[in-house]
Amino acid sequence: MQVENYKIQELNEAGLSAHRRRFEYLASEISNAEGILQKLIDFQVAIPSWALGTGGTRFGRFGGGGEPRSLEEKIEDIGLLHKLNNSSGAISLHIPWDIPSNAANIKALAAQHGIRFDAMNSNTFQDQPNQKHSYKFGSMQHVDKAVRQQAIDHNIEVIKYGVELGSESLTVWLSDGSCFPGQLNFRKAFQNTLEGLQEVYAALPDDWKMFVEYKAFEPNFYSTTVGDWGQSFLYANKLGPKAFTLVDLGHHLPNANIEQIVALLLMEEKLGGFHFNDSKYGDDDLTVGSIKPYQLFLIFNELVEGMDARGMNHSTDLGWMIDASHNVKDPLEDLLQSVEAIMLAYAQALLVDREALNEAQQKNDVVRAQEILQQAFRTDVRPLVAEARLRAGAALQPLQVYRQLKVRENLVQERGLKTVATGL
Ligand code: PSV
Ligand code: MN
Repeated sequence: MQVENYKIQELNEAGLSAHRRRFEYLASEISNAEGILQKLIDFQVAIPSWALGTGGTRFGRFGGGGEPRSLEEKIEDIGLLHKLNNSSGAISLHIPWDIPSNAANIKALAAQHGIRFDAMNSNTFQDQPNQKHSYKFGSMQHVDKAVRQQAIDHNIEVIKYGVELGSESLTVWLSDGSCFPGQLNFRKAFQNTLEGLQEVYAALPDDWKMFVEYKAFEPNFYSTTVGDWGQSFLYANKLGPKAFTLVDLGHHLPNANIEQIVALLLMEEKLGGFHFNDSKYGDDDLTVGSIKPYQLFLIFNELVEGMDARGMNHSTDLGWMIDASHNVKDPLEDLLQSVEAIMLAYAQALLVDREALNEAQQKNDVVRAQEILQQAFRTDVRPLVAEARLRAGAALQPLQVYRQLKVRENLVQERGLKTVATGL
């Protein structure tokens, strides 16, 4: 389905005067509205190729219809999102779920939609049909060198696909670990994994980054070989300057202080990127900002502070990706909500009065410090984010326009009700 620009402009008209009123009021209340707007316009969040269809749990999956049947259709879906919000101009691919059959064509199609290729993801957590060795007992950690080699070769192949598409990073998430005490020699598992990652690292092009994603549990429930940020940091340090830690918000033990992790990784120049989602219990993969929006704001607060301290470019120096699953929502609506939540948290973090906060910290004025953060968090920045979209030619209200244009109904008509997208 194509959404014409003039249609978006037409639908924007209805809300324009109310928007202007709200935006002008907000702009008069804050300092540097123009600078913030430019940052919002530049900020892009990559959409995961594996999250464009309905997700499921191990109990079942309830498809919603009109799901993309190919990588081309996934790119078209992301093109739609990007047209509506101007903040989804990237895709993160999972291999082998989304092998580009013709990289040049895929690249050209993505370019038509203003989409670039963010991190490539390898998959050594599932066995593929015709695969020689099984990953049942791990991939890079495996006691058998042949299994480890297969996992290494796969990662190198993923880099090759990425090079063809213009990606510049590889995310390695390993499900390796153990389910029971005694199953694994932790030291040997670490060592094997490190050696495997070193071989993959050696195959990285000069301008590439490698992201080592950690996860506390699942599918292994006793130990995980890249289990937390400390372990990921250890691998990244041993690997070298092109290796970084990737933070997936759902991959921590309950109540972990993710914002502190982010601050320290930034300080050590080892933060590589994010997988955004939200959760109540574990790796729930819920819509970003749907459960803990204050935590999301606090994370962005550290990101802005830490990136500015290092003179980093907010939009390009870290990998910003969503990693979510949609069991009961239309995936595209869910993704619009997730991107919106990220933009709101980012905008609020840009509002924090850094000087005043620093002063309050120096004086141990705990109350004032909290007030400063909450002043930003409680500011309704929706008109600011909407204004950024408007200036970029996107929709004032992306979700509303999505529904007004009956996008899902159109996609069902085009693709059918029973289509199933690749992914989890
Ligand atoms: C694992 O839970 C994870 O977060 C990794 O990023 C995977 O690549 C992704 O989800 C999809 O399974
Ligand atoms: Mn992830």
